[in-house]
Amino acid sequence: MSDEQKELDQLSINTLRFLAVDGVEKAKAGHPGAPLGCAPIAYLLFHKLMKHDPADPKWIDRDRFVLSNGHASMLLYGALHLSGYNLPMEQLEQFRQWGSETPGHPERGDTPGVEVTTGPLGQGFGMAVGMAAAEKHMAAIYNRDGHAVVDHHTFVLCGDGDLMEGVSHEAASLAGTLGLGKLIVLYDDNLISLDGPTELSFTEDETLRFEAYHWQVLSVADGNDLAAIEDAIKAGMADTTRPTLIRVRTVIGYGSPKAGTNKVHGEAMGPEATKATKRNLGWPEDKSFYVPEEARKNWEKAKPKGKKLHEEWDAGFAEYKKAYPEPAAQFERVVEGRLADGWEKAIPSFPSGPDAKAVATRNAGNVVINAIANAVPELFGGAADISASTKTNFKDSPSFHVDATGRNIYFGVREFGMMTTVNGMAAHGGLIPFGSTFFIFSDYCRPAIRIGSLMKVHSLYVFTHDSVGLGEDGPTHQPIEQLMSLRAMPDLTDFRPADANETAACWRLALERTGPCFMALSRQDLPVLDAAAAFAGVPKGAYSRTPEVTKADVILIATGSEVVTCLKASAELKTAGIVAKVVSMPSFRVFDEQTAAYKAELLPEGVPKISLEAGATLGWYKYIGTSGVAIGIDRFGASAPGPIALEKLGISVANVVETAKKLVGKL
Ligand SMILES: Cc1ncc(C[n+]2csc(CCOP(=O)(O)OP(=O)(O)O)c2C)c(N)n1
Repeated sequence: MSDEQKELDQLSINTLRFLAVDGVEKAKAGHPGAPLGCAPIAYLLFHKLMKHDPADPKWIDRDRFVLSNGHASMLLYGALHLSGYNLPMEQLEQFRQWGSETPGHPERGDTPGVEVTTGPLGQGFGMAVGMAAAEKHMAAIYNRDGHAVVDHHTFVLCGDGDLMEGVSHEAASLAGTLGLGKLIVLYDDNLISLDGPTELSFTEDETLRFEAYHWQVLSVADGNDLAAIEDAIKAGMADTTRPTLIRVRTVIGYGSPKAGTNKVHGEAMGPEATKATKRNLGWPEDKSFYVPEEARKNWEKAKPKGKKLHEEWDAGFAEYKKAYPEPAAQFERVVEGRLADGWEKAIPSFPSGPDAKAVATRNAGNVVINAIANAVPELFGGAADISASTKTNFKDSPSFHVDATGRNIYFGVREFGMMTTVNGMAAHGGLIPFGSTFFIFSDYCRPAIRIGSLMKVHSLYVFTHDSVGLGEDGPTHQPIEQLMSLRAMPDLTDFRPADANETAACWRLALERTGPCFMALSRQDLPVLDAAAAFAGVPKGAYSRTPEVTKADVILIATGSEVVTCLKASAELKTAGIVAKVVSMPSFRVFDEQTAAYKAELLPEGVPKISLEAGATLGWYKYIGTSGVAIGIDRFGASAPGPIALEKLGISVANVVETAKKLVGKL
């Protein structure tokens, strides 16, 4: 390589370094250390190796880049700005300020080119595994001989913190098992984390660890050696059967007076140290947010290069479309995130009435998933080693592990890893992914559910065994506070259907909505209620199950398995001369979105209200008012057959009847 080219590379890398330093300095907050050490990696990826089109950050066949060490956000913002994404310099100058496109940590949706929200360490890594899995699955479904319309890599930059987090262990193990050959992780192996040297807390051999997961592991001894990093990345791309981890030995805070120490990890360096760093790296001390003309021109080569790559892909896709119109039309549809016309006709309904068989809502879910499988080919998912219990398997599809066209993912006992990869698949686009496990283990999934909700991606979190009604497994497995605590999460839609028909209606809504949803389904069989009422009522979030009641003495509001309990209580109350209206409320969020008039009509003021739900009562008062009574379970459960556990914990017809009588003053 010519000396001139080397100088230009160096200038371009230092431009990125100092945009990051100046951004942090101006905000007086942020993390300069990792950007100073990792700028060469980012330069190589964005400038030279990645297939991306800065003018169209949504191009479906772009390589994905995930900054798992999200605290290095200024590195990403700088690289996006310099490569020509629509992120002007004023935005870099507004780093971490209210309303800017450069939030403290990368946030999907805020910044063109930011793929996923990162910052909570380990999750970027996990989401990248999901993206690589999505790529592999879609390539298997859509590509034809000579037409590789899905063919891109997923690149990750991560740090020690990411690899310390348990979720990276889960996700890396899964990625190795799935043979995600197009996943390439660059590990900022700088021997420093927040508290100090990694020898304080992180001493295992990462090479052996990742080799044990069936990854290819490569090492680069000097994080400033562009040729060596490039060779390693190319070796990663050449190995198509295994994911690759590239350990890059960098120096945190490279060039700064505190280089190589944790002191440069996470705060603005201050004016003196900033000047010294600029001096050390031959940068003008008095300039900030400075982009030399040659560096600007060099970085911006990414634009025409990306345009050309994109045009080539467009031309290839046009050929593919001619040769294979059907998969091409489906591909375009799923990439747009549109459901197929008339897909909803595939949704089943279940017979109700006195002779109808009772159905557990988890089993109803299985019937629904399989009934819509052909109509919704983008639905893709699995369970954390309990598919026999969550009933989420597609009957006619192989395991994704064995055949990449397969729609069943065996996530293994890795709940957090599962949901973070689900988020990555949703963020990738072209699929509607789901993961499933027992509701109690939503706690293990929670950090991923939070990031999925923050990103507003279409991830579906399916939970079964939704109450103490699951029975003998006891309090370790009986959810109590999970429902209410997940309902507290912004932008997450809750579903707890009362029966098989509500389950079908909830699945319909979950697919039609574009954001994250969770579903809480029963282990135990539940009587099936009228289908028409469910399909009409569920889209309103709550509706009357006793339409014959026009003037109620008391309103009973319930979700899930407790709706039938309330219907029975209402029948008993009738014999005592009390008119009880029963409201089924499968979704708080969907109900909250309804008009004030509908809400007032369904839950009129002045009528005493009782809620019944086999879980924490916190949160019910906004519907029942302070004079209402919330019957629920505010203690841990207990081992016993399900019906006994419910009865002993007060989730019974008798308790509702007595409470209602007291409330209306007839006891
Ligand atoms: C789950 C989680 N825990 C803690 C933190 C706070 N935190 C941010 S960076 C960091 C240290 C990360 O060390 P490393 O990955 O080596 O980054 P470097 O110091 O090299 O920039 C910690 C603990 C976080 N962001 N996420």
